[in-house]
Amino acid sequence: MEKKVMNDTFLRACRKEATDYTPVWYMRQAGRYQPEYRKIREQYSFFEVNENPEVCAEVTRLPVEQLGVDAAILFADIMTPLKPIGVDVEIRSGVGPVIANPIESVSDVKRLLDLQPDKHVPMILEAIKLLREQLEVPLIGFAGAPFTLASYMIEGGPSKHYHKTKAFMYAQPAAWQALMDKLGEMTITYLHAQIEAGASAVQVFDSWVGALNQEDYERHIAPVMESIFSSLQKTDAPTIYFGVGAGHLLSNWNQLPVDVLGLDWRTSITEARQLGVEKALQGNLDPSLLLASWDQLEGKAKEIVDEGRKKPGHIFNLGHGVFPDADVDTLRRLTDMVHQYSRK
Ligand code: 1CP
Repeated sequence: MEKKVMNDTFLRACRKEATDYTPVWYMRQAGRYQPEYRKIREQYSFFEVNENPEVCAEVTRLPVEQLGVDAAILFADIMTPLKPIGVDVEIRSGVGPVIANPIESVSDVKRLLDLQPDKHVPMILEAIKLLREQLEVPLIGFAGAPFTLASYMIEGGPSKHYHKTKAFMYAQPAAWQALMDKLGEMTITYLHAQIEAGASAVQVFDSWVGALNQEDYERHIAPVMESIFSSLQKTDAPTIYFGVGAGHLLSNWNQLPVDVLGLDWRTSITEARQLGVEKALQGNLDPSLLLASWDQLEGKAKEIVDEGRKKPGHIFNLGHGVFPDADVDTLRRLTDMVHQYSRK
């Protein structure tokens, strides 16, 4: 078989090396907006896709082939490793993760098992190995961050205000600490296993941590994030940290031993740099623009590319995931445009 040439533009940008053009990938680039994905989901439940390495690899490859992006992201969910350690979770269409046995006390935390990747997520590791053979672009492995995972585990599903989660953090500090320790260890073990299986970079999704103020972040979250990223520094794989509505935490994030910060659309690349962030940056087109006119979408995307190109170390992405009503052709056109425009 012919040896595949690896497009390493994404990895170079993560390391703040010069690139010929701005690399592109999209959060939720595999998902409901793709007719092929919807068809596969008629046949398999979400976790059945995870349990079947060939299908999981197919869904992961689909956006690379359709959109021409510079990185693939493993098709799984932040809930994937929680199920085998004792969280009774299902993914409901149009809702997201729903958990039948929410965490209420320290004894619920103690009941969770330690993750053993070979035993608990062998099919995920198998899918990564397959993808490593099949892909010509780097594969991004990922995990949910402890706060964001805890929010689902405590609320029992998606939430708007995270009241129960924060009340748990304030009212039961020892149980909260035990939960952060448990999820921190799990994240470290899971991400190291993904890297060993062939993931070239890893992203930690802390989607909902912006619900905290800086003081609470520093006290209750920063230590566990510090331990996760310090451990990952021992590998060659670049690390990315992303959250939504978390611009007020950028100076805290900037102190973590992480390579790339993922921005949502509320904080521009220029603003992040003005705040003193010298790490590589990823983002940050408002995904709503995918549903606006092409001129509006193109104008804003070019602005982001221009800001990003001022220094090495920008990866073009959305500020959050692709919506189910986005259009495959628009995303393809956007990828091509960013590639061409950033080459000039
Ligand atoms: O291409 C890809 O990105 C697919 C892989 C992927 C990733 C990286 C999926 C598939 N989920 C995720 C991460 C994820 N899951 C996050 C972090 C990113 C983000 O903020 O969007 C979060 C918060 C979840 C939790 C989750 N799972 C939600 C959000 C619920 C909420 O609170 O609003 C949803 C809708 C899911 C289900 C899910 N996960 C992935 C897909 C394609 C879907 C939809 C499943 C379906 O109905 O078929």
